[in-house]
Amino acid sequence: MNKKIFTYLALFANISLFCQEHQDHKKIEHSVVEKKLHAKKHHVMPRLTYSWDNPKIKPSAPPPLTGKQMGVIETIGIPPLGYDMDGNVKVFKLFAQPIEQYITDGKDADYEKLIKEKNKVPAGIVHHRHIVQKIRAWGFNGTTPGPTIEVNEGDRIRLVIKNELPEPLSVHSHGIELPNDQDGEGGFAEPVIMPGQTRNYEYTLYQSGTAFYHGEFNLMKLTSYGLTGAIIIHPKKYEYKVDKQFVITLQEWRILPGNLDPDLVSMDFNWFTFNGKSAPSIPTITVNQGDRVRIRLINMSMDNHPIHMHGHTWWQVGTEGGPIPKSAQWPGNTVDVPPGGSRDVEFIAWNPGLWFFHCHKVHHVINAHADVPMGVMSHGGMFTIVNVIPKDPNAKWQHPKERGEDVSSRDFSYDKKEETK
Ligand SMILES: [Cu+2]
Repeated sequence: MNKKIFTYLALFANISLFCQEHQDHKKIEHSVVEKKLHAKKHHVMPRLTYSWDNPKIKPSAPPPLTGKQMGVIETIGIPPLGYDMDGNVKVFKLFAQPIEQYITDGKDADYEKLIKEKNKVPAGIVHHRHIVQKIRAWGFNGTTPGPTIEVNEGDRIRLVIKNELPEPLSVHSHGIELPNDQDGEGGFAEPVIMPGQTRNYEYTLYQSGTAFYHGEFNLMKLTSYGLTGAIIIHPKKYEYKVDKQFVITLQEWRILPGNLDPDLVSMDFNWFTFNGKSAPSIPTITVNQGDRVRIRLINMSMDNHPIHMHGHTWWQVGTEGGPIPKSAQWPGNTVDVPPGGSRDVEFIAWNPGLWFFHCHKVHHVINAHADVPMGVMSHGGMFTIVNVIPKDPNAKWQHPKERGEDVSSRDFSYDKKEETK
């Protein structure tokens, strides 16, 4: 083609493209003006669809937590959820609401009083021990994570979900085998729950284990904002009698200094929580020497968390798929919990004292990353203490092997032999 003609053609094409763009731009401008006029006429401020709460919905008081409760599981820092019976159905009420919650409240850790005076770090050495951080999040019944639903294998349950958020919602029962339209696949296998609406999910539990519920329709936003909680299904029969059981949900947050709102699109997390609290505000896990203890860990974050405990060997006895058969259970003291997974560990608390229990990704045991290079900081993030209260505080420390007991055996029971099968 003649070079000159080609240049003219290209120039002409450019001019018409420019004219077209200019026209489109004018159209867009016009529609914005129209919307503004419309808003003015009806005295409604134009608002973003991204918002924390819904000005048209006044969040109700959370439903009472004092109904019937099994009370076996302790979800440290989170109140238990009661249920009502409707025939043979256990009914649990969950209100999805905008909330404000302290991750750290600036107070001393509750284990502070257990530390011997001579072991305490001199005043002035450690800074930022009492940092305060609040978040604006979305939770169930006033907290993130929401309350734990505690039920038995074979139960039929109903979750009454009220949506008091500014956005559509569906709630997924994670790890449970149930009918498609009860699973929480909003917009696919079921309609979404619109703001202000309530819907029931109902199903029978044919499994046991550590499951959980979480917001599903806009999965990233709903869960990153905190919409989750545990569903603990006790098996028809435990392998061993368990004395104490705890649930810990792992979450992580990106909160810029001076902010309350989690940044949902960054993965550079700087706050790490057990049940919605960072150290030093995570409650102590308190057990008695000789107790068989089960800790159920749920990971609702985007990273894996290798959770580690001092002074004891535990057995991995369950995953999000339910109990692990005895022949396949693993000994260990660090368990890696994957995103979207749960891990149950069980141990005999034979060793008295204050034992660290924390994530072993060391960036996850500090608060607000930016502070660290500036000085000495005590533990933050995913860190707490397992306090094993001795039977006899004056007894000399002795490893059970010296008494001929096999600590490495899954059947090890300290001095509670008569209670195991
Ligand atoms: Cu971690």
